[in-house]
Amino acid sequence: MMEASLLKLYIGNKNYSSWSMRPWVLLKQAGIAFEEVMVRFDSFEADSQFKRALIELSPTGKVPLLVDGDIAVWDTLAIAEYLAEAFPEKQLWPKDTKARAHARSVCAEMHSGFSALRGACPMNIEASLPDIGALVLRDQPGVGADLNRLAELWGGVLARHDGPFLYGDFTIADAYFAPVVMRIRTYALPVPAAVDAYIGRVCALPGVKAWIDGALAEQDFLAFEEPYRLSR
Ligand SMILES: N[C@@H](CCC(=O)N[C@@H](CS)C(=O)NCC(=O)O)C(=O)O
Repeated sequence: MMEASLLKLYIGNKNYSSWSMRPWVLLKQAGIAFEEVMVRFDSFEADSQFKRALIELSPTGKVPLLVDGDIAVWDTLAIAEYLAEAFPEKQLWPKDTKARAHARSVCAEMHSGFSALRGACPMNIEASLPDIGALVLRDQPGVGADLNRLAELWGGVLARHDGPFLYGDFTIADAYFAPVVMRIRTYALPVPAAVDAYIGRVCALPGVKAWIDGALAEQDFLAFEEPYRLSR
């Protein structure tokens, strides 16, 4: 019998790559074995090492990319759905149909929304930028609106389920918001107490801690990912 090949997840720099963080944390938390292939962000130009390595494997040349034997899955939502289908016993989406529909909706909302927050507060795990957070909130109303929406969304879902995570046990939705949790911490963005407690629980997850440790160990300052710092 042929042995199934190990899943391969291509990711970018852990300090900066918010999209990569989602499926990586999901796989770790679910206890699904995979091989991590880190493709350093030298730049996103067509002739960069990054692009040259990825364009052979994926039509978008972006991370994350999941390779399962001869199947390549790109784009985070598609990866999450593929994993949920491939590992039904892991219950990656909530079990309840209504909760599952809601979780899919919030992940889709995250996938295509929150652009003001994402643009003004890029993920940078090792950085501490509370002053920038305060300035951004003062000068960019869209960021405050995104933050309010997040607090409303998380607060509402947490109040409807028994916790500790959004839909009870850890699901794709928590992995989906993990990079936002990182941003809220880096930029010290204010959130209500219940949301702050949720953030603490997300940061304490072994899979999230392992990603943070990896990000801190990188020590790889990339100027093109740094709108606010001149050096580490
Ligand atoms: N919609 C994509 C976005 C992926 C994405 O933009 N990844 C960034 C790194 S976090 C990337 O690879 N950028 C390279 C580029 O823009 O060329 C997904 O969900 O996976």
